Amino acid sequence: MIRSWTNVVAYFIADSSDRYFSLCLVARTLIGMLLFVPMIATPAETRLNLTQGVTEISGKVYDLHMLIFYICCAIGVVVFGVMFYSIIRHRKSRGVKAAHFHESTKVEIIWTIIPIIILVLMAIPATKTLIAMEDTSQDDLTITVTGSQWKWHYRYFNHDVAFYSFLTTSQKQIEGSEQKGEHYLLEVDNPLVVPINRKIRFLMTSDDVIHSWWVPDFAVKKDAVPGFINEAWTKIDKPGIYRGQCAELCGRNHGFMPIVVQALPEDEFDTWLAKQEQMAAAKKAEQEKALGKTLSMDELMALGEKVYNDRCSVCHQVNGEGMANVFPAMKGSPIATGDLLSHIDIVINGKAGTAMQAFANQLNEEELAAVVTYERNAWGNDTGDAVQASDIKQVLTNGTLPDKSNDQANMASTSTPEPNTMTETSTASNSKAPSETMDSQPEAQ
Ligand code: HEC
Ligand SMILES: [Cu+2]
Repeated sequence: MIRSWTNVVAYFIADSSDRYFSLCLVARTLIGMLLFVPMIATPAETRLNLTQGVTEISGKVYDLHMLIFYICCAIGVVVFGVMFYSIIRHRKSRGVKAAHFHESTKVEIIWTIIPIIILVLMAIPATKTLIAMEDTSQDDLTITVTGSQWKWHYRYFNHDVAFYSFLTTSQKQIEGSEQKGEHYLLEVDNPLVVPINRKIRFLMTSDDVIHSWWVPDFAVKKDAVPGFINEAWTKIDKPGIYRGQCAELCGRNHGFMPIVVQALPEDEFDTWLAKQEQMAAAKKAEQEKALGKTLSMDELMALGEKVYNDRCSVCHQVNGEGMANVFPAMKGSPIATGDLLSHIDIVINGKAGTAMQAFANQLNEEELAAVVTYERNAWGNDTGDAVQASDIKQVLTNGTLPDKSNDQANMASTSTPEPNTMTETSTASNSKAPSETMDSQPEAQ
């Protein structure tokens, strides 16, 4: 029985008229399997095997992975065992003659049925785990995760807490002029803080292109797609700091939007959340106050430089020179040195279809005023314009600048200095209107 079986295998190998290739494949696979053994044995020290993670689901995913892996190994051993046996046993030098037969229905049926049974058996645990991963019901806490170029935003549902999370690895480390830190490219200013032992539901979406929120320790990897909301969940067993990355090519700085999650014991988390809510309320009150403040040019420039370097320089560069054909220069830009309203408009509303995003909800009025002032006066853009938080507020609410600067802004775009006409056109408009002015502008500059 064995004899005829192995004969068939030997026949097929010879028939492929590429014995050399088959042997190479066998050798490579065996070497590969040998190399894998120590890696499986010490999963903690090596990063080559899947992580076991810190959640029930990640444990299930790991077990599933190992189960399937062992099944594959067993199949490999059996198939290659039979193959080697037959190659050696029925070699030509021993005078063995190849059997000449074709289309054995019995063999065909057997080698169709056996793999089907194996696949079905593997699908049962896999489907169970998948279903468990998809079940986002009965959550204790919901967090909205929004990706954008190149940062993550987290909002705690039903709590007044929301923040952005940015990479903190220094530019020097990235350029290689400084020693790389321990968590190189895996460190952020504001980690996502979550409780352990509670079911956390994530709602994922994006403001621009497709990103993917991936934390291997939770076995969570979900695409954040603009215009869609995807769901995922986790329930963490151990407090700690867990790191992940954006797992979808999302543009130039795709590798610079890491994820850091800090899992706290439940009571510590509750304290943290309450404190964040308090801080958010205080910040709101402060912003209200800022609206009434008039900052000096120096104050605006100092704050503006900080905001610019933190938030705009990834694209427009610290020296304001941008990148040819990708990000326009701010130095000498027709918008940054031209009509003020158009300038504010592109910063608060962004420009659809380009990487220039709307900053109205990302920065407060004071920061917006400062960054616009900075762009209008740095790098030799000496327009002398100082923009105040109250000006931004006015543009945000009715699309116009307060009287004084309104005249100035409109003078640049219309030839009729009639105050009435001007107020009419601008009050009738919502925040979209300035874009129209802007689109028709550049040539005129
Ligand atoms: C992700 C990259 C990116 C970031 C971050 C970014 N911008 Fe832009 N910005 C662009 C792109 C791309 C354009 C060109 C849009 C177009 O095609 O008109 C642009 C255009 C502009 C313009 C118009 C310039 C001109 O001459 O056309 C201004 C002003 C501007 N950005 C200000 C800012 C400010 C202020 C910030 C920070 C608060 C910022 N940008 C952050 C990508 C970015
Ligand atoms: Cu991304």
